[in-house]
Amino acid sequence: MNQYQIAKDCYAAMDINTDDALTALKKISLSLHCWQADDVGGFEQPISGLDGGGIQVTGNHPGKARTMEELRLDLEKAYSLIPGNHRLNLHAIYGDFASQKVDRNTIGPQHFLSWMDWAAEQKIPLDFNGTFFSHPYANDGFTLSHPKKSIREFWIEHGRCCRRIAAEMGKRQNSPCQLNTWIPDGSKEVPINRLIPRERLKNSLDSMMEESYSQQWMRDALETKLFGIGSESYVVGSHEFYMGYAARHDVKLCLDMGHFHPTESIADKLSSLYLFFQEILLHVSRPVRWDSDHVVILNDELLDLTREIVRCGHLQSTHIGLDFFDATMNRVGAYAIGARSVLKALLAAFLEPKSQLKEWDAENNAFARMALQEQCKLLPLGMVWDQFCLESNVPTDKQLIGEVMDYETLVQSRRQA
Ligand code: RNT
Ligand code: ZN
Repeated sequence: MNQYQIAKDCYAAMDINTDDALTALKKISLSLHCWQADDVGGFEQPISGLDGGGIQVTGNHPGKARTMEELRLDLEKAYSLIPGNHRLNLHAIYGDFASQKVDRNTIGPQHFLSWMDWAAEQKIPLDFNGTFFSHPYANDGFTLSHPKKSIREFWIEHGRCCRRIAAEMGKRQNSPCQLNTWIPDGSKEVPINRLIPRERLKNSLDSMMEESYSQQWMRDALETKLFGIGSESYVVGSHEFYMGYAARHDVKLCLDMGHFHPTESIADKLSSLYLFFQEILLHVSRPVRWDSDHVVILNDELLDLTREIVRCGHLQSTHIGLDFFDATMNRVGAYAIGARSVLKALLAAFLEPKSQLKEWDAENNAFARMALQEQCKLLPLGMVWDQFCLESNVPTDKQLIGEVMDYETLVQSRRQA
């Protein structure tokens, strides 16, 4: 008997249908972040590199993508290692600027045409992000909430440009482009006035989002944060700030798994948010003691998250984006591990004995509910996962290491630093 049949029987004995789980998993579309391939570098002239943005990439593994062609090649390789059909999340600094200096307040859809063509060819819908960091006007730690009006206006204009670009992408690809806005604004030291910058941010967002676009083209999301490097004492765009703003303006919240207290459960927040928001955007990341953006692995936090989405029945209204950047290892391999881990966690969520668990839950039988979940932990999830990889024509976990190492030898290691 083949491995999948064995697994299928094990699950069937618990009233779980593995074929249905695989069908559900095939429909999942994750949004892969373009910035793992080059350590959030982008293609502005001169190349800005990550600085002054409250975030940090560590490591110097050779082979990072240096040009748009290399980045696309790496992405294509990454997609070939990830089962299913997925999206790409671009940052504004990744435009095709053709060696021209184009400042952030003048970018337009024309700078993303080659991306749109590439994406259409690859059948990969695009999502988008404004880049409010790695820029001289962000160096003192404030952008949309900056005390200087001219600097606020510069960033408001950048935000407007990004919304225009996102709308154009969505229109062309026939799938709404998710536009996420994250700003680094905050301070390392304790400020006296916490209110005024938040008031300025509120007003800036109002101006930035004045223009309304069809929901079929683009949808706004606002990303909350608790602290960052250099903004340990105060972050203007806190969770409470954006919860209030997003609820009132009927836009999406973006929850990044690294943007909360280390023991705070993001999974627990979802059921509350689903009651008040049409949609949620997630940045699946892995904080290690701080917002360190480690590569996502199949751990309890991730499993809690995917189980919660599935248990709530809110897969449709939850956009799952990835957000990590690790330069200490093969960057394409990092994409594969991160995305595959999220898919595995979703598979585990689909393979729960839902009706029995719900029954014990309703009866408040805490022991039986716990015992059944413990039993599930030892079911042959890996065999079902292998089947998914086989059916999707991508390497199994066992084959993955060799695939990535070959790519490193043949392609990435030939790139000069
Ligand atoms: C930063 C946010 C944000 C960035 C990207 C590059 O803390 O998580 O999403 O990681 O915009
Ligand atoms: Zn994020």
